[in-house]
Amino acid sequence: MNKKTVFSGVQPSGNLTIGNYLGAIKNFSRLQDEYNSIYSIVDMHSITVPQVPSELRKRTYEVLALYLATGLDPEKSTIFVQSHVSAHAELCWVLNSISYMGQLNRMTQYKDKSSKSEENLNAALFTYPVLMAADILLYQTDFVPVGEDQRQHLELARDLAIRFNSKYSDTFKVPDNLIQKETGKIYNLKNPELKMSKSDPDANSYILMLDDKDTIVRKVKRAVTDSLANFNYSKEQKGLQNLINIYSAFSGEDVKNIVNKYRNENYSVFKEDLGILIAEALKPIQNEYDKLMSDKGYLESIMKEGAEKARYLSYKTLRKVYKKVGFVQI
Ligand code: ATP
Ligand code: LTN
Repeated sequence: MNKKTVFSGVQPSGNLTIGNYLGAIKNFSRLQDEYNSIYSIVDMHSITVPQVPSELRKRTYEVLALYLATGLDPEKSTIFVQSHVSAHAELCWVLNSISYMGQLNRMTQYKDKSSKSEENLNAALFTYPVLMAADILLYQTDFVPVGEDQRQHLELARDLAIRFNSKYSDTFKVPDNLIQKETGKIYNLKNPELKMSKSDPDANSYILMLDDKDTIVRKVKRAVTDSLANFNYSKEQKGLQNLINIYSAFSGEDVKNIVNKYRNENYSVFKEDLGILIAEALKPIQNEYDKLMSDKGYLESIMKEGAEKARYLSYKTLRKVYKKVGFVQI
């Protein structure tokens, strides 16, 4: 009864990478026994950049299937699609009224994305972090497991909670992040200065959760490392460091052991092993995913059940908010 609450969301835009997996999704199932866990597929966030409607719909099923294939259990966790619960848009509107334009203007994700698509600068891209704050605050969330790139958005969610609480009296819990030290940021295989991103135009820069074995092995082989010929875990060898972190996350071995094991080997031996390791770790998830995707009816029943649970929880908070800001209750 006294369990703390965890909330997180993943957008159904693009295919998920091992960055999404190691930075966020892999932790979701680990947390579901200890916490009251709520995981959303945040389709309303996805339309802040142009989407093909039929693709968005398909990807929503895909992310749900991946959630389940990685071990999320609908009996233990609340799993739902954001657009099925209108409280998210409603709280977003109220939070917009206490959000400062200046602060939203400083969000690095907004700056990055808006600089890439100047033709289609829409207001939703700007208020994206406010919707994310609404997602989190509706459930009185204690912890938010996300990748490093979401740290600034989480800070905003905390600021908005504190601002609302001091303006209208205590209403929201102020959430903390749960960012993994080693896997909170998995880097681009072709340029280890950048984060691995599913929206990168070069498919060799990322590994998808649904890539087959040959593709994975090939991509790891081609990953950029260095010419020092010294197998070491150091900031000066960012490409290699990233691959060692990935190896450690998939095998459960600690970094020291890995470095000892490959110290006297060529990078190519390590890369070959890493490719196979990733492929073998993803295989059972991919098999389960295929099974789930062939049963849309089952996936829809999970969505319905999750939406009901999420509606119940979120409206408890939304009702309080409406009362505090002065909306008439009937
Ligand atoms: P992208 O920029 O790759 O298109 P995204 O970060 O915008 O993806 P989501 O798919 O919603 O959007 O991200 C889901 C989760 O995965 C978030 O918690 C995010 O922080 C995490 N994540 C994304 N990329 C990485 C990465 N390279 N390393 C670690 N975590 C990541
Ligand atoms: N912005 C996040 C996705 C997201 C999210 C959330 C994560 C939307 N709402 C609430 C955690 C909690 C991203 O990864 N791009």
